[in-house]
Amino acid sequence: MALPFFACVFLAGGSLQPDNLRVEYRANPLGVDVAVPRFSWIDTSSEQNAVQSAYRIEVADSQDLLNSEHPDIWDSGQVNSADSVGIDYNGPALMPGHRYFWKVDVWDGSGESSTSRKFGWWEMGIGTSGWKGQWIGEPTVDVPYFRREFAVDKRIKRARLYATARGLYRATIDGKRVGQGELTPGWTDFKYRLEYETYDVTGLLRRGQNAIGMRLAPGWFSGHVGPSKEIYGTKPQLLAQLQIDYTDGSSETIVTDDSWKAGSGAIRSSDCQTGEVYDGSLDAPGWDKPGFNDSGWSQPTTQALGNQIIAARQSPMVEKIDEIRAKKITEIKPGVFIVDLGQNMVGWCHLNVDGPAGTTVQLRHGEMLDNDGTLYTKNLRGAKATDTFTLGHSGSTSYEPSFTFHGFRYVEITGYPGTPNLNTVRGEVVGSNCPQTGWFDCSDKLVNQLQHNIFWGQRSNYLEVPTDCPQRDERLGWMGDAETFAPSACFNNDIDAFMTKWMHDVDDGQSPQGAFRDVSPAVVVPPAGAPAWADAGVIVPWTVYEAYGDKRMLADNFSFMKKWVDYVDRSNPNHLWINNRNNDYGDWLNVHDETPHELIATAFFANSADIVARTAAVLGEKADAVHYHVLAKAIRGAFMDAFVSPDGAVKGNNQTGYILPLAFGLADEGAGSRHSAMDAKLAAHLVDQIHAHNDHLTAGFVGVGRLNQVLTENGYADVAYKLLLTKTYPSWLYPVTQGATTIWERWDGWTDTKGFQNPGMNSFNHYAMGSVGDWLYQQVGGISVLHDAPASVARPYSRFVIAPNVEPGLSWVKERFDSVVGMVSCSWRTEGDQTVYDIEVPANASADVKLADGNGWFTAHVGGGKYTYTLTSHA
Ligand code: RAM
Repeated sequence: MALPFFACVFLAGGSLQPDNLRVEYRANPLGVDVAVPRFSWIDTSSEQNAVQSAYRIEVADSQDLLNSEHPDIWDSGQVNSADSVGIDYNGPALMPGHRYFWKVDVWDGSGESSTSRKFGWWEMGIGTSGWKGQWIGEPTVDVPYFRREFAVDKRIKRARLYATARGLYRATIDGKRVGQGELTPGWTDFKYRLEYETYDVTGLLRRGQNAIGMRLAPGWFSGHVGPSKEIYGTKPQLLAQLQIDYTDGSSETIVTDDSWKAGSGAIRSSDCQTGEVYDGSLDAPGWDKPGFNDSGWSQPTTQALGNQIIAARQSPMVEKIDEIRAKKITEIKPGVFIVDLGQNMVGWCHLNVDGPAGTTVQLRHGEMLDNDGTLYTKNLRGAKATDTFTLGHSGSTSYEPSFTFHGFRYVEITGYPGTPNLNTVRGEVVGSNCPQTGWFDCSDKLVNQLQHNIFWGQRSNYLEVPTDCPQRDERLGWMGDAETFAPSACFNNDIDAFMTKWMHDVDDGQSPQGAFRDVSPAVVVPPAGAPAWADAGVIVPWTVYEAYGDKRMLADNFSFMKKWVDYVDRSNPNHLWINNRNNDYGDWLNVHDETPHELIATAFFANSADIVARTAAVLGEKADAVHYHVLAKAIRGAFMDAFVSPDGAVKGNNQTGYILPLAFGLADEGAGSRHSAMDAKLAAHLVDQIHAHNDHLTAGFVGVGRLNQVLTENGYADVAYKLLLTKTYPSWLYPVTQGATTIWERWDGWTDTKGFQNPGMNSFNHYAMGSVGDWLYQQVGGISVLHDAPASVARPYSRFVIAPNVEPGLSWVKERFDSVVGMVSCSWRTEGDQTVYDIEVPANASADVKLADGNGWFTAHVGGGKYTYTLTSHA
């Protein structure tokens, strides 16, 4: 019976208005070094089916000129287009350090124009060529302090501080902290590229004498990275430039050079993995204020700039993004206290202490407790994760480290004067501040905890680069982990800018022959080019493009993507990827279900060639589109011949062996056209394989994130739900039942029968196995951006598919996704034999709605607006 009970909510009138104006991903960005910045906005409307028929962008030197309707820099004129994402600036060359103001007008479907008075601005950076100073350093000190005094005797119009480091820096002016960023400037492949930050310090300067103070630490440059240290150099160096413009038109530039003074202070040492040593008795009070007696300080060493690119930061800064209060404190031995924060997190502790001068408090960090209640640190391997704080004065004070971070839930406190309590430490959560864009909530508490763990896995490991884990002596940009998790990540947070930056690291590390690395930035793990890992160099740009419509992501990476596929192609002329697999990891951490490695490799080779073909088509590179399409087809053919029997049995009979040909469309014409007769056979075998394991997961990193997706796409949403809701090992919910607050590296990281897994590789905050998040969003909550869109679909990022799979086990789901064109939401709840769906589609967007209705389907293509459907649940 398929009588849809259908109700639309029509909203009151009002024309289209632009909102959320962004330039290069950000609202009003300071420091943009992109020669052709891009404009984006969202359209809002209270009307159903609102569309944008045209836009006009105006750019001016001042807000007044912008308001006067005579923009002096650029006027796009009225452009008949629905585009609202990533529109190129097309005016005269932009001046370094200059601020530009802009606004956009939009026209709706009936030709009515917007009335919004909103405007935005952006400020250009100084590029690589704008640096006038030198690198300065103080090699005799682990954490050098630098200072420079200067006089301001005129009225300041504006002042900017540009700063970067080979290492990490923190700046103050007259003792006041500059900016909110942590661990700046982060991590790039320092051999080729550095990023710098831009700060508006106008309000920090005053008439008279001023002082700038900067502290410097090894960070990723010369501190521990993975199991090594001093990868890029032995000692950190600092580069800074303070630009002061006066109201009389004159200006002054203070740069790092030998006029600065170098010394030391309370931070004695600091390292991302080891931790920090702070001795308040060695503090130099007033060192970053004018008038400090620096006669005992030395002249810094200097070094000319070198030929690395120094570009304005593109990704969001690492910042404090949350705060966790202590939940429990236990004295496990006299004077040894364990604090439980209740959440595995990344960052550090804020310590409150009251005691006599000279007291040293030590904080050790760990993810788990051992059986006897002591801190479990074996799985941190070489990472000491210890901060020590010595009080310089008697009395009450507080402390936070500056240049380290730890992955932890538990903190061991020793040396504390008196008895610590729940207010003694709190967790300061830090990570790349990518805005949250996804919310998923459902009727099952354990599934909600799984989603929570996925989200926390991401915020813990998206710290400057997407890492495998944040706690042990590893923390590397493992490509396989990044590739498999990227689709989930694109829902949880806006990672467009974050990945734009990381793809520079990926490309910088590509070998001259074309091999992407297994980790990026490229450190520690030679040789390059492992299947499924190196393929991230192709998969990640495509994933980001599909999620955000970021064509420049494709354009900037296209030559590198081609080079990678060409590299594999050259050494494997018969289209099976047999040669040059190097650190071939296979289906990493599968559970006794080892898929043949050449099968995995060839599947990824086909997929990468296919993505390059589709990328070429998007970019209008016709010859390349044909070339890689033909190549992809040949690889698919070779794959099917070599690994798949006519009855759909795949060599090895492993979960991942079935998942990959289904996910990559290897039996068909590629990922864009699925569901061939062979797919049905492959899927049936996959289901048999799953049942043979009593509905448990055996796939590893490579397969598991795609498993539920291919099941659902091939008519087995019920099996996917079963897998989701299985609570026994190995399953997504098993760690949840064991109290996990983040995703574990292994399903059996800890079990009540065996205790801890091998500490050599047992992270409790590893997002890779959380790659099922993508399926939760797409198929359970039901929202996805159109994937593998045919070329005829303009703006696929604004055409959503809303098709939740309602299955026994969940009675309601609420989901929201703050897309690049605005908020999309879908909620459903079952009521008796009916399901009620509430759907919201943003203005200037549309959705293909597909909902179960009795034994059939209700389908509709709808425009922006709110809709409620009540349908008969699937029989
Ligand atoms: C481990 C990492 C990572 C994985 C590689 C192959 O050391 O933690 O998760 O991708 O190995």
